[in-house]
Amino acid sequence: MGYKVAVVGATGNVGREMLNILAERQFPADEVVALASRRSLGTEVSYGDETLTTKDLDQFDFTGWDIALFAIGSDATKKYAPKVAEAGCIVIDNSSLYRYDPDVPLVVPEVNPEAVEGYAKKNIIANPNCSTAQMVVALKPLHDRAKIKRVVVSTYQSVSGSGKDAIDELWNQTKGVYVPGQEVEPSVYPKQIAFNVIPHIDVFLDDGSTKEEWKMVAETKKIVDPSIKVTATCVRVPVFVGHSEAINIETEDFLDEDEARDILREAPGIMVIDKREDGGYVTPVECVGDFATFISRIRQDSTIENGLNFWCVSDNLRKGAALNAVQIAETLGARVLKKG
Ligand code: 11C
Repeated sequence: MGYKVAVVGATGNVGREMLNILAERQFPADEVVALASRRSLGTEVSYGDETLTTKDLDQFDFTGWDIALFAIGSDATKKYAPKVAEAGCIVIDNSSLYRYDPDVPLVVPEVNPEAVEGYAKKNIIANPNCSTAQMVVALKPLHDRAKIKRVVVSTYQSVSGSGKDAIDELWNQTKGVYVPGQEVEPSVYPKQIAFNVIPHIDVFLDDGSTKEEWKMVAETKKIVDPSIKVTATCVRVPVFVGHSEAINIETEDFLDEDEARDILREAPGIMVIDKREDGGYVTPVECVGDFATFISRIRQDSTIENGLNFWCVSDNLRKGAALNAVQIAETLGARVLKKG
């Protein structure tokens, strides 16, 4: 017997990817239901070769359902997740609502799979922010070998991280630059995103950092090791899908760049493409639709005793959201539920 799985927010970018990935990875589901708000009711979404018609989240009875993959915002999650969890269905939530709750595990299966076992306090497991997920997959094996003391990361984040309207804004604004009279004013973003970069993601905090930067700090500590210091600068770039990160690490023990490359080659979820020649690295357009987190440009940082630099690229809708959520479901299945 397999699982009964609900995808909540099935018409959004992440919800659709969840359905794709459940099918692609042949998740052992006996039944999959696509749920959405009343506004999107009846919309058809693909699940492998099948077409599912979305049902009303408000009316749905979760009794007897095993897992709900949530891809709705924090406000809606606050309304629905406790009810679903109370009905006995385990919520795997992609919003930031529960990530920092000590009673809710925050899981990246390549890094802290054992944490899923702590799901029962609230019947909820949290999925990290996309920029954190891909980074910690790379940090973990290096930390295990040489103990990372400090991380300095600069991100280059695609507009799909802000949802469908942002994708439209980049597309229409880009076209509008060339067509007199069809210029598109910024609406999702505070400044023009076409042919530009914006050093601002999520709200500003009192110390001058942004919430996105804070998330990378807090989530890395919760998932990998609270002793790791992280400082981040998060930047939106005119790319549709795929987040990139320039990462600098300082380690306690010396780690040679060749050994780091070998460690990353062997690490789960990582693909190293690192040739020191034109094009010998991965860019965001090449990672779209892939499961891996790609690492390139691994090199010593000679300005400190024990330092390394590298480049990290991943599909933010997949490893950064839907794929990680499905991997959590798989891990939960293997370690706890043991059905299928
Ligand atoms: C972005 N990382 O690229 C954000 C999107 O906390 O789940 C995901 C926000 C979150 O804008």
